[in-house]
Amino acid sequence: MTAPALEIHLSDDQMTEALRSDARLGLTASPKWLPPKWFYDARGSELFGQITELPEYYPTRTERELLRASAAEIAKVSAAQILVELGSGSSEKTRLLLDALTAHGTLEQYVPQDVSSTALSSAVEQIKLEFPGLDVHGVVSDFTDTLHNLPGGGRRMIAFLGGTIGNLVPDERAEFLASVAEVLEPGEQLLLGGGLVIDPAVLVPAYDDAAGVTAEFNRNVLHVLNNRLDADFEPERFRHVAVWDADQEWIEMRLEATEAMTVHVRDLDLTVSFAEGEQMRTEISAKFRLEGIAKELSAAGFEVEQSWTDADERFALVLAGR
Ligand code: AVJ
Repeated sequence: MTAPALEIHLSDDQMTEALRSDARLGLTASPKWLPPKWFYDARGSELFGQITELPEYYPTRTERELLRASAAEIAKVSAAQILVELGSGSSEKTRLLLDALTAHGTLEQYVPQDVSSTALSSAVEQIKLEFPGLDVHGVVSDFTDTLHNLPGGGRRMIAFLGGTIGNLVPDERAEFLASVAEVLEPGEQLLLGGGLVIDPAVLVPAYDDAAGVTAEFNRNVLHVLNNRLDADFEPERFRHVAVWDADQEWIEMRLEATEAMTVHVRDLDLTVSFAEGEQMRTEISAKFRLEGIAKELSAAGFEVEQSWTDADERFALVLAGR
């Protein structure tokens, strides 16, 4: 029997349990907040896919071009046999790495990890078709929990692309990077993609597009609460807000109640009131400076080997070794 293509470390029941605890915590806090990982049910992943194609949303296409330019070099330096990708989503840009590592002749296994089982299973199926010789093994989990069950038996590179590292606050980031360093052996690498601090006039529209796709993506977390926890949010009564916090250097997405309302989260036996204009934080997306990334990486036990930025210095790809 062949190994299953998808390994579920986070079952549907566990996911509901985790959402229950996050929702209870975040909806009873002041100010209210929800963690960004709950955007990504099937519809949320689909909406994120649409975001990546918006004219205002530069990160995906910028990172793709950086990968295109650097993949051969990354393959040579890493000579990875196992590519682990955290928060792989559709694995769309990863093909560039898979191509380069295949051409280099070292790659044996690809282990994409994501919270979205729908996005992951279709990515796994497609990549299996495109790379017939490759052992592809998807893991459904939270990326912060994945490191304990990392595959072994070959030289590994962990890719964490897209700027998803920016969803973590600095303390969480430090802890996360240190635990990545801890699971890697000397000579293995982390490939990190991160958005850079740029002009808010470019940054903010990337998180508040004219077509309103990001607004719909943001409100999708309310649909997730309705579906999974039997809540009665009326998403259209919440306005999408994206603000640049210049001190923290992060974009904050919020949902603002357009009027006073009461929401029931039946599964939690919880009644939540919103005042008119009340804002609930749904995501932070931190942006970085190259020196800052290097500092954080070295504090975690990594050494930066090489980095790439685009001509407008909007995005960085950093290869760090243990
Ligand atoms: C998938 C977390 C990298 O922060 O840019 C896109 C998510 N949020 N538009 C990001 C997102 C709003 C995205 N990441």
